[in-house]
Amino acid sequence: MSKKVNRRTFVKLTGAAGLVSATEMPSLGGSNTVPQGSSARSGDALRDFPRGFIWGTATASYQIEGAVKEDGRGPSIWDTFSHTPGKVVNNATGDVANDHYHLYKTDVQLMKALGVKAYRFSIAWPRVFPNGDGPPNPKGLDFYNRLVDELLANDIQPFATLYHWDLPQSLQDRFGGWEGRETAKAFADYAGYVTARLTDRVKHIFTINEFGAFIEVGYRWGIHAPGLKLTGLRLNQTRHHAVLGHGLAVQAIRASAKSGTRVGIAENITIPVPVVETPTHVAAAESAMREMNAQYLTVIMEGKYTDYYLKSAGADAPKFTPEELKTISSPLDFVGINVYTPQFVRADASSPVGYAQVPHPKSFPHAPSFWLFIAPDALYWGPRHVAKLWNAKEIYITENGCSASDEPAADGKVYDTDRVTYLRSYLTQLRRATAENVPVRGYFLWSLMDNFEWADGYTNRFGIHYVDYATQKRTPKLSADFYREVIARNAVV
Ligand code: PNW
Repeated sequence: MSKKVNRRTFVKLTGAAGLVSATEMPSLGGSNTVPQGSSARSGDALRDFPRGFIWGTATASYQIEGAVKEDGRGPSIWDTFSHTPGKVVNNATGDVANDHYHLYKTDVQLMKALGVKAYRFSIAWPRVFPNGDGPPNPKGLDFYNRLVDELLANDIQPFATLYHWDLPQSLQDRFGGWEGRETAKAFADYAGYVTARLTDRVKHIFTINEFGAFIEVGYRWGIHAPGLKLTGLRLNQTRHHAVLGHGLAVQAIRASAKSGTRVGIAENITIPVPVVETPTHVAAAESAMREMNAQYLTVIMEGKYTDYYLKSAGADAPKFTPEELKTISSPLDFVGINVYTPQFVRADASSPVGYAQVPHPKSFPHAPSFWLFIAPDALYWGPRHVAKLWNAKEIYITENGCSASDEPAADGKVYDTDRVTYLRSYLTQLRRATAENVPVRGYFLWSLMDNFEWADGYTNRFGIHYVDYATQKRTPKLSADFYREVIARNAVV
């Protein structure tokens, strides 16, 4: 890592007398020599990130790998779901996706060219255990061994997620997937197996990605795999088994990890943003943070379900034991949060929890993904709540990014100025958090490249590299140029 250079030294280095104007900036596209901590724009001090900040990108197995039948991989609920007509836009599947299974070396070079220090990927459970439990398939894990070695050879730290939604179909068939406690147990066994074999090289492990998405969207709304519409006790028990699976996995990871392994979670918390930043609304947002995440991150951090959640659920409250709550709240080394969109709240003295939700007005701007309302301050309030409410000492932004229409221009380049504006605005708010000593240690941009966007198929692109699926050609978008500059300067540009 290059030495921190302050404004004066930088000015000296560049030979400019005084403020360096934007026109004197090195051109986009290759500035790894630019000193860290120097955005070279007015107000630089407000743009620098802490030294050693970890800039990364993120992806997930089913969204990029393809090769769904190769080397003994078993079917997952996403294979079944995407092959069910009418479930995914244009009936798209992840059968080939970005063919990353074969092109991983190319993709590592994309990251190297960006200058990222870390890569968050996920491991496909059905590659490692084709039936979810039972005999392992060593050839499946070999792929991740190759990937990890390639990353390390290129000075990129691997951050591995164990579950990013591709549940082995067999567990769905036999136990109802996360409806069954057996799945939580099988997950822990799989977690222990992988940990024992990768943590000589992989030092950061995430158990589960986004309870708030795969349970709610998959088991409640039926929009994602497995396409169920559970309600009442069945839904609450499924949520409980998912957090239990996380807790059992944390224990299994601790039991089989090589020393120096750190374990955490990647959750898309609901992020309450105070409508106006006054102490009353801020207090309301803090109360909302606990309640709106009661079934997931709150019980993980506090070891109990909130009184309000249990009372509101009444007879539908999940059945649990004190020992399970202890397992669920097994201490974590870090907390990862995926940050996209806000939930505005205001103080409301008439509510038992002190807040009311404020719905988005019709005119509120959003990305092509209907749920992605754009509010950069979500990237301030998300980590701030986690640090303040639960005293988290190490936080990662495990995903942040946006979909865009991304049409290539005549010169073949995608000038995604909307995504650049989104990222710049969100990162400015993240910088506000780090300046207040909220302990955010790293940021993983979603996503390295366009990929299979679940029920939206290939229609909503989130990448900073454009993927031509007919040729598998990857082309850096303007946002990739932007991100390269952010990383090189360790500052918002
Ligand atoms: C996350 N919502 O998904 C996932 O972790 C990624 O796999 C995904 O590609 C990315 O964000 C972009 O969608 C979400 O409806 C899906 O609020 C849906 C929602 C949130 C996150």
